[in-house]
Amino acid sequence: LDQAATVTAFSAALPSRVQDLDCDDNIGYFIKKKLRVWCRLPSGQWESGIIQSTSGDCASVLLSNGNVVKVSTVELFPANPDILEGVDDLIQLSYLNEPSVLYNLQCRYSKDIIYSKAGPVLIAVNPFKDIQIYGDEFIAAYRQKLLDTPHVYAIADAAYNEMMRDEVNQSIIISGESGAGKTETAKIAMQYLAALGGGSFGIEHEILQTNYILEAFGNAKTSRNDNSSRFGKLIEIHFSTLGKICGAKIQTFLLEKSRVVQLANGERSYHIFYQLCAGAPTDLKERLNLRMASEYKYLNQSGCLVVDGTDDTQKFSKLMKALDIARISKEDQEHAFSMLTAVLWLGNISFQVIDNENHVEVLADEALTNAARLMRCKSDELMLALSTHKIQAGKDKIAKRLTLQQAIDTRDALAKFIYASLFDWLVEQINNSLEVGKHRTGRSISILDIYGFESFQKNSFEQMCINYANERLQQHFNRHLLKLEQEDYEVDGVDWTKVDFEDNQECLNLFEKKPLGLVSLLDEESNFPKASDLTFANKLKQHLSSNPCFKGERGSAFSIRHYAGEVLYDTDGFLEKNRDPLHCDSIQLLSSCGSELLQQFASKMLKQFQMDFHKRSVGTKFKGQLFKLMHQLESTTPHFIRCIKPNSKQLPGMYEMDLVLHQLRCCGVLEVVRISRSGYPTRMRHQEFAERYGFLRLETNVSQDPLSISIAVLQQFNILPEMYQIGYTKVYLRTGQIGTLEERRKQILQGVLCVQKYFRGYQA
Ligand code: AOV
Ligand code: MG
Repeated sequence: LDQAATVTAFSAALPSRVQDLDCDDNIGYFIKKKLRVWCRLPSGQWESGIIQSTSGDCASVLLSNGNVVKVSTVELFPANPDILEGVDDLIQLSYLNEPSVLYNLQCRYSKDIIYSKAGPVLIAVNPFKDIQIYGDEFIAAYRQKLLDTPHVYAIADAAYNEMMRDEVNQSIIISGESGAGKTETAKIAMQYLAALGGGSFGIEHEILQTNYILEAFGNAKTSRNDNSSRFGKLIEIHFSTLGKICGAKIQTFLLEKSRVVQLANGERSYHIFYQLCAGAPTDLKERLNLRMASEYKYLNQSGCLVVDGTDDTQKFSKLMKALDIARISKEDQEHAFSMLTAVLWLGNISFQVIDNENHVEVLADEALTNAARLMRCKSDELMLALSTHKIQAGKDKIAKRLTLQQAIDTRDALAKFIYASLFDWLVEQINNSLEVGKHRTGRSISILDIYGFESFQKNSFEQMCINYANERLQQHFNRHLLKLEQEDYEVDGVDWTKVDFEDNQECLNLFEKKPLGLVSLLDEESNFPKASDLTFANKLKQHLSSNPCFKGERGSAFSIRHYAGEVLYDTDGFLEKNRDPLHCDSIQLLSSCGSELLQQFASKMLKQFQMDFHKRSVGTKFKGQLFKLMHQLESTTPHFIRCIKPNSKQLPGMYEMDLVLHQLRCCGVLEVVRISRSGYPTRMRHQEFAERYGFLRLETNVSQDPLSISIAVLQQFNILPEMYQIGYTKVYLRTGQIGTLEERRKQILQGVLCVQKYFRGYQA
């Protein structure tokens, strides 16, 4: 305890930056007093120990494992006293250095306490196993405040309460890299809100079931995550004045289309394909002419057909139930399955080279007949659309044969278009079913779950889009927790030592600047008929090399320094993916198909053409979507959850220090803690403060302006000067201070009530 007291007294004078703290004075004090320290060993690992002796810049430290090591004092960091081991909120740590934070989280993680707070942010470390902290009992406990330890439920509860109290839309923004646990966390938050806002429609049940459908069609196994989201999702849950759920709306962002036709080794396409192949009842299989997954080229190319520990057959029957609950008719379900099977058969269509210019014709086999039958068009028509393009020659149109590569691209483009359209159509159906009556604004909670930051061995256009989205999100986080917070202090004249943070504006500029940003340059090059992926790479090197986040690499490659790490991209395929072409002949074919869904997809596409006059590129469309999303989020009160991936093997009980540290470093969590702990979380306008607490003053014959009243209240309650600051417009209080005042206010008000009651009784 003695030690704890020294430490606490000492920490009052702590500099706010870890860098400052890591060196000189403090550690000097530690060395002199021989207090417990964290010691960075040559291996990079941290061990705790006690300093035995020092000479010059060198210290010999007795480690907890009994060994004695000699290290430079710059490798020593103050350790927190034992009573602070595994605290709930990192702001409670007396010493906020990297080893202390890492150790604190590890200590909790080893006891299956996966949630911690970092000031206002919830940190969730992925357990990779089931932990018994969810379900009705826990929901009730958090609702009734019987439990107040960090939890997704507590965040959802706070969002709900703030929404009801302030009538302001709320958002729960979940971030973290691929496999960190965002999607699971989003579901846990939805579960809480559904339990809380359950109404008479049963809509809350329906909302939860939508996850099932979206994951089947939009998630896939990648090398990072067996259930990786390949699209972004914002679900907006609307509440009535009574706080009951009255509707919901799902927005999705850029589905990774390329996965439908092309897979990296060991990865899978969308779950739904395997579920359908494994789980479709025999009669359905016969109607669709559906085979096993291993017989389809789109699925068997990666050498991976199953995911350990998942049963696709069982998942399919759950999916069917979810589709029923989302009120998608049996007929529509069958249409959807037909489209999926058509996509699979399209992938099996092959071509035969017929001349020495590499021109092809379609092989008339069962793949062709099955695809045509499911699309409800003639085999000949499909054949023609896949092997020729009609071009205008004078007054007439003539058919020109395609080369092998062109034919393959045309086939794949058609398959991708059908799949992506089917996904959008499903989301539309779900939204129609979730829409209950007109909503009022001011009573909604949006949960954002996008694809996390990715860095694979080979990174392409898809990773660039995903990582760009994560940059945008990181900026939103920075803006709310680091920038606005500090600006408020500065503007209001509060004495404040600024905490620096890694601003990612440069990286966003790299993407967004016009005309010399990645997205614009990509569009320019995509519109230029002679351009290639290599000329694009050269263009980037020519125009972007002055940006510190950009690095030209050999050949057609380039690197971007993202907030979460450097990623090497290969421009191979960028132009084509950005253009995402669908030939007029293919659209015509779809419009003439007997399948109503395909007709709908085609006419929607044509409508978009007419609206935009030309087809917008994928990059530009995505940028627009992200801007809209950010705009939407700006009008909400944000609640942030940071998911952390403790190891890259998706295994329980494994905590890789380096990996965790890297994630904490790059996402700004330490900075948030520094700001929160030296900050003043309670802020009230002078007027408001004076009105609420002014009557508590004993002396009333002083000046009556709000500022003087506020100061008088603070002094009367002996709030220590370091516990508050008076800004030009507001009173700023440190954590816990408002509680004292509120308590006193409550007591006095209750006293007044008693007296009133007494007098009323007396009069009667
Ligand atoms: P992500 O959404 O962040 O990745 P997920 O939410 O899909 O990550 O989590 C990956 C896996 O971790 C899940 O499939 C679960 O097995 C496990 N997991 C995560 N959170 C929990 C939890 N609270 N309890 C138990 N297991 C959990 V990506 O979508 O790849 O960016 O694109
Ligand atoms: Mg996910």
